[in-house]
Amino acid sequence: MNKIRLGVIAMIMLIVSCSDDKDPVPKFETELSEITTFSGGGITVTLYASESFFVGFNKITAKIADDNDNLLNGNISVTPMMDMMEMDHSAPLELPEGNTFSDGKFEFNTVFVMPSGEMGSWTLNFDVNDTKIEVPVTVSQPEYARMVSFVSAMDETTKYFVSLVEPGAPQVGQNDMELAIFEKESMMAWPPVTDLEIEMEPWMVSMDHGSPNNVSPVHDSGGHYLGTVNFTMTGDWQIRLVIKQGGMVCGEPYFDLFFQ
Ligand SMILES: [Cu+2]
Repeated sequence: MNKIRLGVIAMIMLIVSCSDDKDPVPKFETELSEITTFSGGGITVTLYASESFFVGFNKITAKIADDNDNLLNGNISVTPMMDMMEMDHSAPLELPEGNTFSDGKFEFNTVFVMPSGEMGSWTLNFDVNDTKIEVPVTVSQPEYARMVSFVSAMDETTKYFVSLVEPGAPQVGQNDMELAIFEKESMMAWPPVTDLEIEMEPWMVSMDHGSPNNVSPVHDSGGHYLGTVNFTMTGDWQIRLVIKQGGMVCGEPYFDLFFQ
């Protein structure tokens, strides 16, 4: 009896160790949808996100593999680029610490500041272990704007880009509120803006009322401002913002949203 049991345990251990040895390559798993895939220079980049790319704050996962689908490691950079007729420009970008990736996985965020179309086309330009690959992507304008831009009323020069990161799926009650704010310093430099004061008021335009118990977003880190927005009913709402710097109003953008 004991000998049989030991034998069974030994067999199980053998099976386990065999299957471990047979599958040394980590599998790439994600809950996200595949948006696009593109190959060049022996590298295949596949991009994943929770929805197709839109004008606003996009969270992107890239799978980096060779042409035989072996996941790669190493050094990486990415630059979003829009090729317009008379000029090229980049966009706000958030990268993880360090310029490395492992097990084929690289996560980053970018704010596409315009839709693809007649005005120009977007690529995500990767440099993977010194191989350059430009991945064409399509960016659409959502029905309700998820990014608004304005020129500062203070200096009439600085252009701010405000993205509504949360709520992504608004509901009746308290919702996490997150804004990401960047400025366009040049065609290539889009740094976060960390020193703004924000007053927020949700407003139901059709019924002309607001709501209690809101917390205006306050800067957390990297140009992300966190607060709470309270919707007392379903329908059409406007999130109205007054954005100030040093006590002076720079702009009063708003987001329209609708939910049932
Ligand atoms: Cu553009």
